[in-house]
Amino acid sequence: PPGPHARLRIIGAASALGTPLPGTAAGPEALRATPFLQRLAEAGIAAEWVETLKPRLVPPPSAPMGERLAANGEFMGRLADRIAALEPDTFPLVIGGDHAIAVGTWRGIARRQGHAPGLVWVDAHLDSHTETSTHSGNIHGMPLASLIGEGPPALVDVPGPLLDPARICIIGARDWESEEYDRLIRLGVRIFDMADVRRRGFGALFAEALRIARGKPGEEGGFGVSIDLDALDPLAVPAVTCPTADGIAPQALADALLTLRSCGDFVGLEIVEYSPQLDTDGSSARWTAEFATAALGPATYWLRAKERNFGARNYAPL
Ligand code: NNH
Ligand code: MN
Ligand code: MN
Ligand code: MN
Repeated sequence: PPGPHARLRIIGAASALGTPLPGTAAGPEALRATPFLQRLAEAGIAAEWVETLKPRLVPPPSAPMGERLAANGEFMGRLADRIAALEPDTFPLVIGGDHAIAVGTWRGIARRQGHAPGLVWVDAHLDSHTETSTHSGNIHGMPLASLIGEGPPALVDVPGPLLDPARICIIGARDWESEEYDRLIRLGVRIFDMADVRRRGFGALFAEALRIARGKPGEEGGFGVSIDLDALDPLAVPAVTCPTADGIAPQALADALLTLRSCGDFVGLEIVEYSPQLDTDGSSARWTAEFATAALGPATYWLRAKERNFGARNYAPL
């Protein structure tokens, strides 16, 4: 596996197909217009923004489930194909888009390396409904279940190895429905909720999550990290589709992500649910840049963001 020091390739996934709110479709290009890439460059990360993929079919949120699932399946299939086609010596950073894009991201990464990675899923939610158990009807509430093979064919049949539930760990959960919780417990997915975060500290839990995602000694595929920005406390990171109170402190996540810099088996990063219309002061975009910089920078040094160049106001939409 390439590890985070391979050449960084950014793919935007400009989809809001998984939510009734349109905001996340503008997320990737809005971030690209901020000092995001300059921030990475200043920290020694040479990144290339390869492409921002857009959905071909955009049914209205009121369209029947089958139509919305088909549109998601078409887009996730193309996203997975694009990721699977990246040159071998590169590291993928996928920027959403709502969290339904995870279906494409992780099946594509699994196909690319011929083996599923373990996965650390940082989220206020469990995202493990199926089309029959969902309460809201929103497809961004389903991607994790479909990545382990439970869900509608439109999502489950995206090509690429399925993920192993024993190598998936959720951190930051605080809002779920019992059907998805029960499903994950039955399948053996580990769930660290916000009470666990407060009791044990985010850094310690993140280290344990990495052990779970790596699996038993000798297991293949490395591990990836999927960050739903609604995992963070909405007082600090408000620009998300589903703000959920009492979340993770963003500095605690950034500090934990620094440990990824020395991991040769880290195979992909995904950051989702950024909704630029809600980012009035730029602070949510700034934290997104800090998370990417923390996770992907060179292992040898940690350059602090200079407030002069990289304060929130530089990320604010004009
Ligand atoms: N569980 C809820 C649902 O299925 C919330 C999903 N919303 C998210 N997930 N933002 O991360 O609709
Ligand atoms: Mn999510
Ligand atoms: Mn969420
Ligand atoms: Mn618990």
